[in-house]
Amino acid sequence: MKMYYAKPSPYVRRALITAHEKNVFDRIEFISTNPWDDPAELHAENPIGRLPTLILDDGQPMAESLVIMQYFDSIGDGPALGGMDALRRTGIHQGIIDSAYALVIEGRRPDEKKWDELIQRQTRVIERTVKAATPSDGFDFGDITLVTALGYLNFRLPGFDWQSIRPDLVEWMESLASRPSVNLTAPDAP
Ligand SMILES: N[C@@H](CCC(=O)N[C@@H](CS)C(=O)NCC(=O)O)C(=O)O
Repeated sequence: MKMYYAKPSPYVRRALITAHEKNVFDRIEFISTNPWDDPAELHAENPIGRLPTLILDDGQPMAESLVIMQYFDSIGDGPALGGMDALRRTGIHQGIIDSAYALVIEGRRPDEKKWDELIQRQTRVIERTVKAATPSDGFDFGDITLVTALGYLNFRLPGFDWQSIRPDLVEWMESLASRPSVNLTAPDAP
């Protein structure tokens, strides 16, 4: 299988963490892609044109990071990472990524075109959702999505002080920092 990807993407990252955890990473051929360039090759395979896009061995495209995570969970090694409660928590934690990504995209507009109400609204979503985040004792889809979300805040919105909202999550992040799947997929990793 092959994957259109970009290292800084949080959606890509959670799929790649899952690929490492399920021992399928080495079965993927990677195609580094900038979706904002509208690459014809990507559009020909996936009309949505977003990352991650996985192309299965039979040539079928698979879109949406959570779908790709579920696919890796189904074909890979070890216990399932995407049980119902993990999915429930994933859906909540994903809100941090979606709102942070919206803020990053909004940040690319010229100042006079920025929509302050949207920025404040998305910021409040992140604040509420960080406050409500629920890591588990293990490392399932909910945890993969949360570590990706907080890592993305650190990477793209370093001024966002989630650490003051949930100091306990700072320790939680530190406890995961040396985990290979987390470490190898960090957006600023070499
Ligand atoms: N819901 C999608 C979101 C994917 C997404 O928005 N990926 C970004 C990269 S971080 C992208 O490809 N953006 C280009 C675009 O929106 O055209 C998922 O979970 O895979």
